[in-house]
Amino acid sequence: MKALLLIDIQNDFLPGGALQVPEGDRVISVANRLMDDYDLVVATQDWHPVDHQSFASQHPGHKVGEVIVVDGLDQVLWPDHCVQGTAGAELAGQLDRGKIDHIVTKGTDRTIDSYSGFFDNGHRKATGLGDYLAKHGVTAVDLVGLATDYCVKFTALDAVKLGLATSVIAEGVRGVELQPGDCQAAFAEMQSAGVVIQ
Ligand code: VGL
Ligand code: ZN
Repeated sequence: MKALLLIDIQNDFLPGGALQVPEGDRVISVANRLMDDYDLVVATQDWHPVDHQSFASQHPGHKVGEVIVVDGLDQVLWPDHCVQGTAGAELAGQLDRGKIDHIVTKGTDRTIDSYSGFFDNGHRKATGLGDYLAKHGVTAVDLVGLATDYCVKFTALDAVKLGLATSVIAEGVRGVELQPGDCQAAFAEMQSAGVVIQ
């Protein structure tokens, strides 16, 4: 069984959103076109409490883009984004949401971020995505969504570690690129870990 994973295709990551990814909206038509080709379509949804510790607003004196230590882990500070229950946290309106079989939320614990759809950044807790895929006999996953250099990368790396045959569909992903070259580096890192860039 093969699943299409839609990573964080949410309003806040689209142009005009709180944490906009350049050309982030371009992944939507790719996702919509691909959905029919898979046994299962699973979406991840970044779903933060209002006081999530990845938000620069929670750390007076620190700015967006800075890296600080939170609960023993390096944390990039982001603008407030994907706050539970807000419009920005909703999956993109133009996404064929009726074709999504299952949604996994992540980043729900205020003290730890979760770039991967499988585990938090400390690999302390699982989200349930791995169990869900195993229960449905999924052995291969293809990824599209946002952002190449954060949630797509860490989800793909965890998928490989879990033994899934993992591809990232290059035309269906876009990155934040806090630093120029971050996306290229992310593709290289995924590839050397065994992810097929397709
Ligand atoms: C993401 C930064 C913070 C992502 C989520 O979806 O790539 N990036 N939260
Ligand atoms: Zn987030």
